[in-house]
Amino acid sequence: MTARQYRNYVGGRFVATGNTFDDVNPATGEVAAQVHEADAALVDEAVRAGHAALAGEWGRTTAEDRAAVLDRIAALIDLRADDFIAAEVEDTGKPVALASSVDIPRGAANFRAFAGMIRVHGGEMYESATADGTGALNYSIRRPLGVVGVIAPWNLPLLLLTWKLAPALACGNAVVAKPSEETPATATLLAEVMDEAGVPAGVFNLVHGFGPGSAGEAIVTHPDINGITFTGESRTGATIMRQAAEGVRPVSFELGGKNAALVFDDCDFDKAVDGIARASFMNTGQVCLCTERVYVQRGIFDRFVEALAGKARALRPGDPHDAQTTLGPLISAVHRRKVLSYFDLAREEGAQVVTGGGVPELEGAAAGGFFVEPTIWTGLPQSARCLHEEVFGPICHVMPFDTEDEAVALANDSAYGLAASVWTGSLERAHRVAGRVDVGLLWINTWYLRDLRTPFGGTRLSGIGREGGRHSLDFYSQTRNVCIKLGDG
Ligand code: NAD
Ligand code: 6OD
Repeated sequence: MTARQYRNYVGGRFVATGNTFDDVNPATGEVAAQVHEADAALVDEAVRAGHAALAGEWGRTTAEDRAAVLDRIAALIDLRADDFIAAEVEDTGKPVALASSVDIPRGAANFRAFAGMIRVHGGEMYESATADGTGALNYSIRRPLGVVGVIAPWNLPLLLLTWKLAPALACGNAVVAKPSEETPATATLLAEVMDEAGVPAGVFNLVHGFGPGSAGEAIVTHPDINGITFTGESRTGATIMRQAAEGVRPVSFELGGKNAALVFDDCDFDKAVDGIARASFMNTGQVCLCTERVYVQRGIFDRFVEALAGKARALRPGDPHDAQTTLGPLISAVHRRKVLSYFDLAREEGAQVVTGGGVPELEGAAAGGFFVEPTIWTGLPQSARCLHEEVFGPICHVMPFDTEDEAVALANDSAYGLAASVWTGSLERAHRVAGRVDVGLLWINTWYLRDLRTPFGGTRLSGIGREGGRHSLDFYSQTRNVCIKLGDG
């Protein structure tokens, strides 16, 4: 057994269980830690601790009290940034440069942003007319949902967990949170931070484990969980939705994508190539917003494919601690088998492999890691499975188009509707296309540029609801309307 142990955090105590599983470092394939799996009884204890906290001092906090707690949590993440970066890199294999510029600062930023938002977002107020002429006042107040189940994936572990935790706590809820079984480390560090920040016992509960038959299912099926917020695969979302129907619990789902980029011949060519290289290969393609379908106007198609292939070939897989490394591994051996199966399927479906398509030969510890080559395909028909199923790896397919109408139709030919990007020098075209592509998030001449106040989420298979800014506050609150009949005066 390795020395490091990741325990659950329930009712303000770190809890070991008799049942542990391996936490594997995907950059080496070696076991990094042991994780203590929570069973249904421990999840039940966490839910009861949450309700006890709501009945106690946490339930009496003001928005300003909670904003101050969130600011303290953010400051402590900053203070321990090196520990968080090391933990995230060990769990995901992502380059240190990425974890230290994106994942960990965004973890702190999520708490700061929602501290700011809960300070300023009040309710609605209306002066209403009445038949007797005296009038009435209507105003709304926010109350927490109760104990919220927060279930997170492995691709941006701290970023996506805190994206949901921060508004849930800002609104006065207690939470039972479960990180992915693949990435338990930063969530466990966060429990230490919650403790240090003075978050009362039972407000933040952390349970480790898997989905079906484990901690995930125990959270979702617990009758006293009052809302469920989930980020992960669309299929998992459908399963959770069926279970949440029992008791009519509200759900917020951020699910998968098969995102398109539309590149018009009037774009800034170099910016478009750089942007799409980032959109396809960042985090080894393991971001729900990543571009797997690139549609390029015919006149610039060949030049574009060659330039994008140059960017892919320049990526350096390897040790995440090496400053030269720009591409991490996939998260697990299982996920690599899935991605490699799409490499085979693409060839069967008639793809030309412009670059990549295999496993890189690496030396030293990285030889045991779950790396694949960044891969670009061309030549698939629009009906190919590889253009409709989410691969979630460093891949994209590039296809030519002739007209704007055709480009929009190709982008919309998907069961998913998470994100798209449009690359053009024409303002008119940018707005026209933005109005026609059926997605929740659309970037023009950029990709994954975030403002945490904006609505975030997808259409169709990509999710239910929007989070971000007041949309998060609305999901994590019950809004109560109060109506006062005014007297004669
Ligand atoms: P996943 O659905 O396999 O797992 C996500 C989480 O759900 C994990 O914590 C897992 O243990 C848990 N889980 C699995 N089955 C469960 C069940 N039956 N009941 C309760 N919990 C269960 O997803 P993943 O492989 O961790 O993440 C990759 C997927 O997430 C991709 O499809 C990606 O597009 C999607 N994703 C979407 C967004 C977004 O914002 N739209 C963000 C990140 C990832
Ligand atoms: O940046 C965010 O707020 C967010 N929810 C990103 C999701 C990325 C998906 O992998």
